[in-house]
Amino acid sequence: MRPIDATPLTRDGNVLILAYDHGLEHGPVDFAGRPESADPESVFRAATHDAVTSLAVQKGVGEAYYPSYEDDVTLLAKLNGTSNMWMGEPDSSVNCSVEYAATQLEADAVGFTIYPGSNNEVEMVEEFREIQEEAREYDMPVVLWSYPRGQGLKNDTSEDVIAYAARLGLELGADVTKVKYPGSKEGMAHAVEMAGKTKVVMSGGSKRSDEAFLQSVRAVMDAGGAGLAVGRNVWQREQPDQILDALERVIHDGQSVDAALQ
Ligand code: FBP
Repeated sequence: MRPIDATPLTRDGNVLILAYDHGLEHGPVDFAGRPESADPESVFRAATHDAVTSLAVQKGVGEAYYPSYEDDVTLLAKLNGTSNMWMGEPDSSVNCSVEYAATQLEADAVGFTIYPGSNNEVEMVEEFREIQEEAREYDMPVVLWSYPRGQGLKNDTSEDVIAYAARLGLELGADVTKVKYPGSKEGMAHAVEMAGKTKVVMSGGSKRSDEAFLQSVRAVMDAGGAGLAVGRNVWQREQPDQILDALERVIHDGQSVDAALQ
């Protein structure tokens, strides 16, 4: 098994995944504020920025657009997803196999969502077992979107819940676990500690001001996190390159938010 730091998913140990699976997860509403973002081409172009260590997309987008970007973008194939039209208990359909991702999409890594706390948790974790073991055979890093969600969960971003979500990544064999921000640097530090050798990255969330967004990224890095998996806070902006420049300074160069914004 290749150490995660020896894969293109990281740059000097840090991670910046550009997430673009929203067309499936949220639908066209996410593209409304910046219509160009509906065109995957514009996001593939953004993903060629040096700060980005991989682009996460669903199978269909990967099939249609990745062939033109194979030399410039590291592809992370998201293997499951659910539309916002699904009204049942949180669940996510597997729509691509590891074998297909490796041999047909030419992906470098795979990603998978689980919703711990959902009544479908057992099946989702069993599906994750299959993809995690198969990914090991292909020597592909595995990124877990660990999003506690379900009837019994009242606050899915509390510090305890996020620490538990991060811990699940270690227990289940993820190389990187993506969690929501627990609201403070201390909360993130607890999650990072619980994740042991599994890297923890923050999920970007809905679009915020440059400063508020970068402050949360700085807090993640100061808490020992490995970086970010972000979608809307990059490609909903008019100039994705500008925020990627700032993210490069905070995540990869260790700079302050003020320095990054200048
Ligand atoms: P954002 O940075 O835009 O929040 O994207 C991160 C992400 O995990 C996406 O990969 C995914 O589509 C989305 O958030 C799911 O968010 P939620 O399930 O909370 O609606």
